[in-house]
Amino acid sequence: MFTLTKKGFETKNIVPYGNMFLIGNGHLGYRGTLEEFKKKELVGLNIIGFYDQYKDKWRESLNAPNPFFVHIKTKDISFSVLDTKPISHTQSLDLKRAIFKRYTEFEQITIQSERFVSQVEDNVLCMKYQIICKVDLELDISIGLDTAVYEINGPHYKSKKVHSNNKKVEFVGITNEDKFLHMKTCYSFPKRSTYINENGIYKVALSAKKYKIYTFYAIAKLSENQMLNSNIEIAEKLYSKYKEEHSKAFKSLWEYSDIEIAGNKEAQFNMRYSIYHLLILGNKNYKTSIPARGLSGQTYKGAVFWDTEIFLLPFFSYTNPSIARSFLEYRIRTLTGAKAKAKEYGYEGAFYAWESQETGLEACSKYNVTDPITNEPIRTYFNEKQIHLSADIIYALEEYIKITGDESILLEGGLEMAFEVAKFFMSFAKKIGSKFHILDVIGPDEYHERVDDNAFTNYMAKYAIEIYMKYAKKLSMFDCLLEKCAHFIEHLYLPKPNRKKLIEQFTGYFDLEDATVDIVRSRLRVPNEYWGTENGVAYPTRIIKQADVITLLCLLNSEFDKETIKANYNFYYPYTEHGSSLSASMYSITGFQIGKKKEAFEMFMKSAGIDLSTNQKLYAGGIYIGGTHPASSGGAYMSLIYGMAGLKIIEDKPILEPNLAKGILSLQFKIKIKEKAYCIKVYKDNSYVVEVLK
Ligand code: IFM
Repeated sequence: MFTLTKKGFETKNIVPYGNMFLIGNGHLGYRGTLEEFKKKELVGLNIIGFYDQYKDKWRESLNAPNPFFVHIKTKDISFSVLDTKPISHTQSLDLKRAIFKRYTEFEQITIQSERFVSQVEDNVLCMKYQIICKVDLELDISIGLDTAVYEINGPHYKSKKVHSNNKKVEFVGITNEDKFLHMKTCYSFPKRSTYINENGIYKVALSAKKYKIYTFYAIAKLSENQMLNSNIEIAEKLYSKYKEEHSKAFKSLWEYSDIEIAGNKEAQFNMRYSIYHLLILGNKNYKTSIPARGLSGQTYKGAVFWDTEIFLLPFFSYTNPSIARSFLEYRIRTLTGAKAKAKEYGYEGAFYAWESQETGLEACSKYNVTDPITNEPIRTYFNEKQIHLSADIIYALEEYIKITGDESILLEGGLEMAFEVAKFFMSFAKKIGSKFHILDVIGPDEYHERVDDNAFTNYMAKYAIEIYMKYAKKLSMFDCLLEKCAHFIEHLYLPKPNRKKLIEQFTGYFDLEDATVDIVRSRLRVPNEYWGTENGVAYPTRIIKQADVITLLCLLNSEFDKETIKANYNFYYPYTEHGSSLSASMYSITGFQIGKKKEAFEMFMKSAGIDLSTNQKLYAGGIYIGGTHPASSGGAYMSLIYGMAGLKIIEDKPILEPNLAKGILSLQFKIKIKEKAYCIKVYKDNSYVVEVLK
């Protein structure tokens, strides 16, 4: 139950498998491609939080050269799955140890390899590659550093220098922003092979004997903006040491992270696969936040969205709080950028970047999608109008404190951040009559741009200000703003449930065309046309991209009664296209809470299984948006603990209201609340046991 295995090779799976078999350590991500692949197959070694911009193209995270390139040939045959059909091919991912493996049998030769990105040393990755021939063969082997890097908005290196000596390759790349990447790699070849070097790639000649195993090793180390001074030793010796340390460290992460699900093997596997994807995102030394596509590449510019605070933070707060803290520290560090953005748009306080890079400045462009027919860029307003993110960050701060009890973060910038966010919302709102209104925004449903009084935004803004007030009072700080805050939240317009208990997503939403998702889809000119903006097919209708009011009811659950939650779930469910991977988990959590267990379970499976699918949405308009979906993995975790197990923290203790789905016999997981560790078991009859761990 801890191994993902896929058999067979099909060209159409190259890109999805690149995501599915991703390995990483929160600092580096290496895509699940094969050694003989090149940039055309989207080989990628992505560096998190390290960005570059080429001319006026989108600024995005950097991909490093590929240290694990290997291609084996004879005079007549290329042993690449791209050129020669293998007899059999298997790829696997050991989820417990975060090790990628491949096994490919050709008529004359069998190739096996394994690789990992070290969990112990942030900047190290290792590979072992073996061949066995079925007949004696004269082999020409290329192995080394492939400096032809796959990039979406590159070229990012204005200079690339490669120096090779004695099975070692050194690379120094200077980026357009004058930053540099230093990489050292070291290879070991089988005895009796001869080799010459061609610009980072060793050409090895080997007279291979029938049934003899030949092994190659490669170790790579990289460093951003600092030269590596240590040398790497012979790859073979280091490999076992690194592998042992890495496997042990990664395995230990599962101790508090695993969720055991009895009664449904697929649910168990999907959940563990999601947990694996969460675990490879965390890094205790490399302090940054997590981009929306995780470690899988440059999609969405490697930028950080609300995905991290709302969908990833709960998992890390319960299982590895120091990593959750680093997400908040990142927002504290980037407060200057958020203040600069507020100023630029004429507001006070902190207006966080919708797509945030290392300094917090906005990376989201004015044209985020293109028309797939004309290729014309389409104007979107995500950066200017998706203001809820600033409130989401304060929501996350409070969740983190509730779960971990760590209030020290408040005096280390957390309270100041909340203060600036409160100022921002108060300066953004307009007073009309006696009420403050939040006008011209985009809520989580991105298909309807520039709407007034989006329920999610207004309630979250109020909540963020309340959190600021609570801690400002507690710590007797910044009280000059308290009176203004109290007046503001008292007069802030909040769309209330109507007679049918429905909360209108934004002013005028109920007047939109009452269409179905299928009808709206049938109006698309081409399948990958963008549904949103005022010319999009969804815009004049009630069809929404993702959970919006339902996300509100999910996050601020205790502020609404069950009847309201039920009515809104039933109303919005059929209108939701789930065009975002952030949607399903919100419906799943809410569905479990109101007894819609079948749908809730389906939504959980959708959320947990998203990166196991080879049939993903790869384009929004004409823009490539492929990659892994960390928010969906984090959402799946939330859907089990908050939805199925019904976890709530009351008076610092875990209290459960279980709603186990049909067929699930039990759920078991460990969490930490305020430094106390618990093991929770929930059974089919909805009884449960909470054990305090030593
Ligand atoms: O943050 C999300 C947004 O809610 C929907 N579009 C994709 C973004 C990144 O995942």
